Amino acid sequence: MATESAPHRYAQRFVTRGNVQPAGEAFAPANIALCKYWGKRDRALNLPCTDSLSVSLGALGTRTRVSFAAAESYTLNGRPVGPDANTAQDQAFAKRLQAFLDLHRLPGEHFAIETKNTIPTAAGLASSASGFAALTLALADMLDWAPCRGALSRIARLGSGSACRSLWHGFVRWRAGNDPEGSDSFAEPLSLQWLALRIGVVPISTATKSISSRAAMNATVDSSPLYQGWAECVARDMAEIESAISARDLTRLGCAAERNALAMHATMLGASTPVLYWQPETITALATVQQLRRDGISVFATMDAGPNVKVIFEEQDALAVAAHFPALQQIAPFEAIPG
Ligand code: 2P0
Repeated sequence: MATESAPHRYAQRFVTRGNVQPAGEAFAPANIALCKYWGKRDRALNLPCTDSLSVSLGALGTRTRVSFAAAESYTLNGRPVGPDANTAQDQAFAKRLQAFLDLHRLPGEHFAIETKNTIPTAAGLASSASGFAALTLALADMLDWAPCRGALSRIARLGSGSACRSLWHGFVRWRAGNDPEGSDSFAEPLSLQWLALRIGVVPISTATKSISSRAAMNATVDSSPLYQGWAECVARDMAEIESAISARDLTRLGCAAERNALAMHATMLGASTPVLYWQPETITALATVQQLRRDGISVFATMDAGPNVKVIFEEQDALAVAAHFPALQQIAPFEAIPG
């Protein structure tokens, strides 16, 4: 049931219902941050401390259908997930989903949600970003919200911060903003194409993380002295990444993205209970990336809150990179974009 929480008041400010339909459907791509979102200035509204910038993952993402129903239901790849789910992870996700839907339902309304991820589980990619983005777009379709995408980005952000970047394909920048209520904290696409750019996913582990990215982020802000340097890292890396994208300069982009990811992991290592997501294979993959660079192959690494490594390179080096990472899944973010 809707409550008068800060996120609820916030959601009501940005969208109003139009000509409501029985159902709505949408797809949203997953995204990988080149400059990371790590730390919130408001945890209820998912307002970040710093800007971030991502690239979408083409056809890898989430397709969601939402409809009105007599009772609430949620299926993920055909599997029912509810508050009484078997795993703590599913239970936590079901709670987050309910809280998000409570922002949008009228008294007595229930939603049936069917979600399909096109992100292979083995890829170890987060699906909450594309999940909440697809749900926002599907609700917008059903409830005939007709605001600009900026308003939808603010709504998706309430589900998961990084979801606000998943409403578009290509490069997307999320400005942190200053408003305590977050009216200026939403994402926008960069109108830049980079056809030759490739993202490769190096699967390391699909095991459930010892600590969620949300909890790790909060622990870092609360207890890591190293977090004090993070805003400075982001300011430096954002400027370099934006300039490198404009120039289609992979070396500058890759160097800045790689150091940004490593700096993010450094901040969490400084938490009072240190957060270490890396596995031995993570280090091996990073060493391979460095060796490839010494061998003249232009390839760079980034990592999110987990052990998996993503590599950034261009089409002409795809065979050389794949030769060193046999399980590599390659994505061409600017090609074969689904409609
Ligand atoms: C990012 N991550 O920029 C960063 C890099 C993980 C590492 O956004 O609490 O699931 O839902 O706002 O969006 C993952 O955090 O966190 C994330 P919430 P979210 O992609």
